[in-house]
Amino acid sequence: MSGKTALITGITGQDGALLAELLLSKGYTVHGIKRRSSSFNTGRVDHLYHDMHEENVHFFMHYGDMTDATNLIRLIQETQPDEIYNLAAQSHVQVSFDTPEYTANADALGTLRLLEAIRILGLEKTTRFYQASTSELFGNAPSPQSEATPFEPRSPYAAAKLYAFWIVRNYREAYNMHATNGILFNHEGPTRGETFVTRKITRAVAAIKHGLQDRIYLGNLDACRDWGHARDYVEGMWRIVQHDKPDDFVLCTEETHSVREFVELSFSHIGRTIEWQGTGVEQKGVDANTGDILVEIDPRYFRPTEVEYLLGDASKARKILGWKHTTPFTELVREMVDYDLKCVKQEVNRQGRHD
Ligand code: NDP
Ligand code: GDR
Repeated sequence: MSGKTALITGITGQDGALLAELLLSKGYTVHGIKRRSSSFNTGRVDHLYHDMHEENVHFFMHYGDMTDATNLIRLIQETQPDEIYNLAAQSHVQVSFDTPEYTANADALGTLRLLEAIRILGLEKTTRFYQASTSELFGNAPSPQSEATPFEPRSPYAAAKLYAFWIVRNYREAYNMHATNGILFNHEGPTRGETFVTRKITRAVAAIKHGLQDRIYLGNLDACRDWGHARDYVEGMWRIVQHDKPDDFVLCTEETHSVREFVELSFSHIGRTIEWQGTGVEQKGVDANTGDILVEIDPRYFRPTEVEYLLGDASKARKILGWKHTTPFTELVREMVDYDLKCVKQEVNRQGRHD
């Protein structure tokens, strides 16, 4: 067992919770930074939490925020981490068009604050740093996108993450820090945030199956993404940090699928076949047997600038880290739909008892 200490920002998010689970299973002590919120935001990590008064507690949560430098310095000083995983971010691309300044503050300057905290505390030689970089950096650059592909950010989110990517590289070169970027393509799973397209679709399919809603409204159905399973990607993050030479790595599946295909596959899992009728915003996804409209377009979900096609090349990570994804696309979709069917069923039963 490792006996190491890790500090994870964004612990309450999809990746933070899965990474915490992985590191605890490897014998780490894990400290996570969570934001204060008016309702509970720790649903993904509650199962990891033990009473602080018990013996052998290895999981700790601290209040903090990426916009608060003094808080970050104090937490790093108190926890003295061997490894910091910076996963906290305003991570929704469309929301970044509405909150560009906040997104830059949390995602770009937040990263700088952590790196500076390491320097101020004199931990450059002892603390390794991982940055959650993203395939959004590539924008509409030609595919397959690899570490050698020039970046073309197409949203305030991607522009903020571009700053973070380069400041991590700069601190690595300027101060000889073990600071790394994982350039991760989209990764999903049952605990994916509900407003990202995959989970939005699987939740809607489950609700339609149980008669709680009749259709789903979506934006660009033709966007293509290289979708993998988050479980595989947190393993990749850990491998990036363990590698002796600090470097930047792409993690992806090397397969791409459209939002349309994701919709079709999700519905087929509940026995419904989608037939597409019409074009543009008038397009509809109709049940081929019943004629029911199951999918409609709502232009509000179109982005001012869109990333149309992402398909990665993971050969560097495969060769140097021995990393590869293990979950086929069809299995990922099936797992997410099954999970949401279970959640909706539980909710229906619960409401039934209260009625
Ligand atoms: P989530 O949106 O699920 O989680 C983001 C986390 O960041 C949450 O814990 C959130 O807290 C926290 N957070 C947001 N703003 C702040 C802030 N100002 N201060 C402190 N914490 C904050 O993202 P994922 O888990 O999906 O992604 C993890 C990271 O990886 C993100 O940086 C994302 O941009 C990046 N990424 C994700 C990919 C993906 O496909 N999932 C692909 C490539 C990169 P709260 O729960 O309170 O909202
Ligand atoms: P993305 O994920 O922008 O790739 O960022 P998202 O699931 O939001 O969008 C994927 C594609 O689907 C299209 N789309 C819709 N998207 C949403 N959210 N809602 C809709 O109704 C809808 N209809 C169509 C989008 O236009 C887009 O093309 C995710 C985040 O996790 C980032 O933090 C991360 O960096 C990247 O993945 C890699």
